[in-house]
Amino acid sequence: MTTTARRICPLCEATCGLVLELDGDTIVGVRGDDDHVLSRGYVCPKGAALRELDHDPDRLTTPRIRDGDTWRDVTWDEAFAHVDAHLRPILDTHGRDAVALYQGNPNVHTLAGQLYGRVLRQALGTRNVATASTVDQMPKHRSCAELFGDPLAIPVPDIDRTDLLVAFGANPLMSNGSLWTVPDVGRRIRDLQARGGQLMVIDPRRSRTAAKADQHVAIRPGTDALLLAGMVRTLFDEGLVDLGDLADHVDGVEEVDHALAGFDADVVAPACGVDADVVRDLARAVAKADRAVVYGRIGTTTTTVGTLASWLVDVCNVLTGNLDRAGGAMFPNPAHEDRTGRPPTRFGRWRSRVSGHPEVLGELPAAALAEEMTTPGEGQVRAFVCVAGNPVLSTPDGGALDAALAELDFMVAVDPYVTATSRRADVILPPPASRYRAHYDLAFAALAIRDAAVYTRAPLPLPDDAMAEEDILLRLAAIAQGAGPDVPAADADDLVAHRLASQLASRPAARTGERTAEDLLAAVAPRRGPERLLDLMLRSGPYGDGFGDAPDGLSMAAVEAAPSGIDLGALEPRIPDVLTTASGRVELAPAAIMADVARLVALRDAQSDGPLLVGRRHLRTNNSWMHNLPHLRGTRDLCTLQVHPDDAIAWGLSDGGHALVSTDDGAVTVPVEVTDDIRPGVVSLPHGFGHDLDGIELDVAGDRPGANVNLLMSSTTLDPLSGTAALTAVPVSVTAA
Ligand SMILES: Nc1nc2c(c(=O)[nH]1)N[C@H]1C(S)=C(S)[C@@H](COP(=O)(O)OP(=O)(O)OC[C@H]3O[C@@H](n4cnc5c(=O)[nH]c(N)nc54)[C@H](O)[C@@H]3O)O[C@H]1N2
Ligand SMILES: Nc1nc2c(c(=O)[nH]1)N[C@H]1C(S)=C(S)[C@@H](COP(=O)(O)OP(=O)(O)OC[C@H]3O[C@@H](n4cnc5c(=O)[nH]c(N)nc54)[C@H](O)[C@@H]3O)O[C@H]1N2
Ligand code: SF4
Ligand SMILES: [Mo]
Repeated sequence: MTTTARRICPLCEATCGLVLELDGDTIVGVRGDDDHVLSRGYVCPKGAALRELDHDPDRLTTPRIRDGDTWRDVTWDEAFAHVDAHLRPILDTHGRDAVALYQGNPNVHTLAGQLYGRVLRQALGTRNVATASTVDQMPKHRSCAELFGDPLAIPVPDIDRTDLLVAFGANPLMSNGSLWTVPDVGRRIRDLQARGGQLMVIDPRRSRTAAKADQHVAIRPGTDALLLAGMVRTLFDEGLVDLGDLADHVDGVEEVDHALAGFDADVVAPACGVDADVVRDLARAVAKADRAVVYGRIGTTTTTVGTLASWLVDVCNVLTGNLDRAGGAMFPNPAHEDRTGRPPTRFGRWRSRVSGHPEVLGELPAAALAEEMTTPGEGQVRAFVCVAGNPVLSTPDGGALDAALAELDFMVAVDPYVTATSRRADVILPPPASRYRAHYDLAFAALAIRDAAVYTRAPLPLPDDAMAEEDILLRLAAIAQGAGPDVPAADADDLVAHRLASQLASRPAARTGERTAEDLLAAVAPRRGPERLLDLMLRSGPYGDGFGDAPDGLSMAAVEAAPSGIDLGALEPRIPDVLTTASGRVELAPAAIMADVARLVALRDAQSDGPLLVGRRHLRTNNSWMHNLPHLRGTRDLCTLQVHPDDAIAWGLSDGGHALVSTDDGAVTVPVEVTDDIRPGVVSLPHGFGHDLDGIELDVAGDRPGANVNLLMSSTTLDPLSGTAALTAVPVSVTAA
């Protein structure tokens, strides 16, 4: 007999609701949840592949220890004893910084990663922490921290009420949205156009989203910041600046005008490879639309000027009065946390040992991991803990990192697969599959187009031989703190809950009344684990029940009773409450960014010819994983070099033939796909491939492994304000192979 269970899809930022059909322990079907408050029944091929993912025969279910060149399956106790025996001496002898931690993308898609990732980080106490943020969105955190005070105050396009969406370097019809939780985005775009609104897309490729757009601007890669600066210039010069209701809340407008003096549309247009009129018309369109929003994603952040581009996106929104109003760029108000009144963020509190990169949000650049491992001296990294990450395939100069991992004294991976990265581990600790896990999206509730609270229980109880990922992280944390391998996860969890309750009891914005930490813990008893933390957060949050003070408010009990989610309404203006800058105002011209504008001048004047490499994503991929599912990956080769027909002729390439793509850092040979969807002079390769290294255990992915584009990327070409690697607009040479 089959049963059904609702489960939030953990595979991308859209956070769709799924209905799993279960036969005993087996998922036999997956469909979209028609009642889900955000996704309304939408499901993409990846979500539908959750069945294949959960039941993938290559998934590990038992911890393993390396024995020379082979692996040995062990019990959980043996695995943690092994970690303790090897990690502790390194910490004791060489200090905290001798252990590096990398936290990959799926950490924001699990309750364990969101609620306990920080616990492990604090327990390790190392400065050598990197996450996928510095190969992704860190520039947006930096610019929002500068503009609004809070790195998590990221405004999102209010797509359902806008008249004009201008998207830079984003392909939501493939990615399903990013830094923007917008499930069912295709229908929302169609609805926008049906009500007379427009979509404009700035992308060197005619992406799936660009193909649906009312206007597509095929920009030269890496120059979005210049184009945006030209738009801002136009706003000033044509008298189109109109802050509307924001006027009383913004400082620095004149400074921005002054700083961008040299960026006339005529000046930037040649560098961007577009007509000056296109730049001016974009600015006019944004200014003149009743409600418009400018949005930038991966093509704008993963460049040497990622923070400047991210800042300029919001400068356009502010100057046209479109920030914080319906149909513009709005701040979600997530139910789990009221962040008002926090101190402004500080940056550069410490620097990396080898290259002196400043810390950003407590992190150092992922690109600098390898040099910290291979450069001898005091503070050299000797051990590595990698949680839900595959940096050999996802970070620049992945080959150098791979070589560095091989030389480490010790490595632990928390990962369900033996990947390009985890194959280097001494111990692999596999988390359970999705059907055994509860879910709530903390990160994405703060980026969603409507406020909503959605929790789904674990569809099935955890098998006896499996360990919850939060317990894996808690036991690692206990080891890191010197408490040994045998501390029960439940004891460590009590400490975590107590710490959170204490913080909430003393945080003015938390709805806790006069209650003490003990009162709060008593109120959420007998819950444990993630649900206890979540109950504390939801009840003290902006929509919370205040532990009884507002009985109709949110609590775990309320979200448990509504597995398709609780809609908390359309986004509402949040300025000035959302602002945590020192001035309490939007600081449009922050000092760090003003100082960085000089590099934009250099970019404007640097004319490179020769091909530039950009990335892309396909609906059927998920960064470096999920390539191992036969039905999902399909029969087409997804790791191809897209080349314009004119370039193919000039470079002697043919469709289906092979090209050698090289940089100073490395070379890959890849199949060629000739297409006029790409701007001449630009080539595109997706990331996350290269599953052919010795020791990887991905049977399906391995027979069509693709090439690791990050072998071409430089680990030293970064956006200095965010430590984010330049993964697009990379100069390459291309020849027939
Ligand atoms: N050249 C280039 N490089 C890029 C990008 C690009 O555009 N171009 N994009 C970058 C971006 S945006 C990102 S986010 C990064 C991603 O880079 P990473 O975060 O390093 O890697 P992922 O490919 O997401 O790999 C996630 C790993 O987590 C494992 N995993 C899956 N589910 C779970 C789970 O529940 N628990 C645990 N513990 N592990 C799990 C998977 O098996 C996989 O090994 O890649 C970046 N790299
Ligand atoms: N199916 C699928 N969905 C995913 C992922 C996945 O791997 N597969 N990964 C998830 C993750 S971790 C993230 S961060 C998001 C990313 O979400 P998006 O940012 O929407 O990602 P992409 O689909 O890579 O779209 C980026 C677009 O930018 C263009 N581009 C490249 N360089 C430039 C440039 O210099 N300027 C401009 N204007 N455009 C440029 C590319 O051609 C591409 O079309 O996607 C998430 N969703
Ligand atoms: S769009 Fe994202 S969240 Fe929705 S089903 Fe697909 S992978 Fe899952
Ligand atoms: Mo990402």
